[in-house]
Amino acid sequence: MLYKRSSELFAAASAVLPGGVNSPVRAFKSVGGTPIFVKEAKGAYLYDEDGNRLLDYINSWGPMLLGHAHAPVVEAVIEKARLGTSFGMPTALETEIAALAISMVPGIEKIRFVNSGTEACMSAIRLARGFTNRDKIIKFSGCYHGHSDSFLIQAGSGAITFGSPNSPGVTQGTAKDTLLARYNDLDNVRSLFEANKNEIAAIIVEPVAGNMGCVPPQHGFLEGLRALCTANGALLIFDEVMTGFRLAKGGAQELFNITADIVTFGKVIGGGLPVGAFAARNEIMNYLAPLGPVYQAGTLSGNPLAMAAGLAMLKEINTNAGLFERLEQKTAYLEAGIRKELDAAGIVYTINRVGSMISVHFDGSPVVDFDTAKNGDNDSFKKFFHGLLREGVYIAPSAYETWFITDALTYEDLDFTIAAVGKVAQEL
Ligand code: HOZ
Repeated sequence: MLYKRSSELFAAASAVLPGGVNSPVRAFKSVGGTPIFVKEAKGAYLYDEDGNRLLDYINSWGPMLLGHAHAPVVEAVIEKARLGTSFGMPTALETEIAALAISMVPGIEKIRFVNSGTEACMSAIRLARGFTNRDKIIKFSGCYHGHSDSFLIQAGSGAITFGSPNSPGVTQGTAKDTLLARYNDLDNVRSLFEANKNEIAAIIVEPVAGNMGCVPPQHGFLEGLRALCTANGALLIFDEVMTGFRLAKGGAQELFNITADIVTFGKVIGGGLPVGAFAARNEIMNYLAPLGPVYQAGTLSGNPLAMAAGLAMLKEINTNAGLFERLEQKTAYLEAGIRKELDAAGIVYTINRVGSMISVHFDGSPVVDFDTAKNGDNDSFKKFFHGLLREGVYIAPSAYETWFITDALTYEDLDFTIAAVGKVAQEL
């Protein structure tokens, strides 16, 4: 495949955008080469500026659960755009999507829409702090909750990909209120509660971690977090930016049958437009301005185009019979195929998967937390990435990201991908 036009576009972009991109992980720095510039996408495929067609396993980092340019979503946006693109005033649409989201997700009674997952998580911890009148939060190493200051401490995703899990610019004052724990280690969390009695406002966790590759919660981990929060008067925040409306209609809460106190959303809830949200029971949400003292606002929050896309997406998910079973079956089929090919080539690897989130780690030991995720062999990952790209399969350009499977993938597409893995595995 040729990337002449992408290279030219990247050179032009690099003159006016830092690193040529608007989000670091897009820049290909950890895998080398030139980022691919997308022209359009449809269903399971990306079409780049050089005329190449790629099977897409990133799907905009999660939102395109039903495939790119999904007709009901596109039509809803076009129809709304004709009526005006932003008002900074309430619309009936916001109530409609709120009511639908609340009906799909366990344990939430009110929802506030924002513009990104970063904003949702940032606002959720402010609300938790205001509600509990406590300052400290617990986050897990390798989890990523967007790029606001409190979370850029041992952060996963692009932050670890580019070697700055603790970003300069985050003040000591902010960092001291973020306590770090090891994912899947309840004793570690317990000892933080003991050492910080009545000071911890909340635990924030990705119920299935997706920013150090995919790392599933071990049996009892989420239940243990729930119990520790309840026992210590802290709130449990599930960051469901990736898992929300993806692992089940009700997200990880439904899948694992655990009710968090606050849930954050992004990605799927916007159907590919910039939407985030946070939600909780009334007692907590009524603490938010204008009802309560915790301030949070936004000119573009609840934007009509974004709400139209999100509503069309949620309606589809809500009425699409067998969607989550199909996603599970397709991803399980892909996992089995990849395992077969990597085994045949004698590659040492670990595959983690929950539903339609999956990642391949080039290390033979179980990947259960940030330290074990970091053991992966990045040279093998680079070869794997570029090999798949050559074969027409696009995975995230970082070993610390999850693949997101779309229902638009056919079994033919999956067989094509498995065959590509087979070819590439011979070269690792
Ligand atoms: N893992 C990130 C989203 N949760 C990747 C997207 C980005 O940083 O651009």
